[in-house]
Formats: sequence, C-alpha cells, structure tokens
Amino acid sequence: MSPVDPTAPYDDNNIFAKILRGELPCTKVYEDEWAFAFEDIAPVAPIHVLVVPKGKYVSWDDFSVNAPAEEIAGFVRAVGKIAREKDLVEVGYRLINNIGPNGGQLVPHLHVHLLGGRVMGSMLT
Ligand code: IU
Repeated sequence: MSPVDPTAPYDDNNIFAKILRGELPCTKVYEDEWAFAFEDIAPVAPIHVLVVPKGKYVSWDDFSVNAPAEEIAGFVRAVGKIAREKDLVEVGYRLINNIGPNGGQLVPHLHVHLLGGRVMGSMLT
C-alpha cells in the first residue's frame, strides 16, 4: 500500500471504511456510538487492536481539527474503555497513531493501534 497523503480528501473506499460498513469481515472487539475496534490482521503483540472513529477522518490531524469536541471525547474514552476491558491498565499498554508518510500511515482512515500483552521495547528511534 502507498503511504497516506494527509492532505487528500477522505476516500470512502478505503479498507477501514469498508470494514465499518460491514462490507469486509473483521474480528470485532468493541463498538459504541463513536468508535469501532477490531483485531489487526498482522498483530505485533498478543493484543493488537485497531480503534477507529465512526466518523470519516483521514488522520489524527484531520480529526483533531475537524471533529466536534463530543466526538473527540467519545473516541478517546472508547480507546480507554477497550484497554480497561482487556485488563491492560495495571500492567500497561501502548497506543500508537501513525500520521502521513513519515509516520508510516498506510490506511487513510484514522486508527489508533492499542498494543498489549507483552513488555514493549523502546520506540524512540
Ligand atoms: P498504519 O498505522 O496505517 O501503518 O497501520 C495499518 C494497520 O492496518 C497495520 O497494522 C495492518 O496490519 C492493519 N490492517 C488490518 O488490520 N486489516 C487490513 O485489511 C489491512 C491492514 I490492508
């Protein structure tokens, strides 16, 4: 896949849009008014969940600029709720959001990677 152009308009045919519409299968983990979460198909940790907003946002930049505050709050709370449901709060976990080409974003619908179930190494490289 090509790196995401963060300035491109939202593409209704992106793979996560299709998952959200139920047109492609996924292993669903969580759903509420604001967010939908499913298992990553290529997990890098015992728990690797992708959390996406139900709204159409290309990236964190798009979301943080254009989403209503209620939607941002709903999404952020959903991410935390999934971590709690997976009993990750005490042991800890990692959230990652890749943005644009340098960030390594491949799918042009905002998604937060929630990683847990193992000790994470340093990622500050
Ligand atoms: P990125 O942050 O855009 O680089 O992450 C994309 C993720 O989406 C990556 O971890 C893929 O394994 C994952 N993924 C998926 O779970 N299902 C798919 O059909 C596709 C990618 I394409």
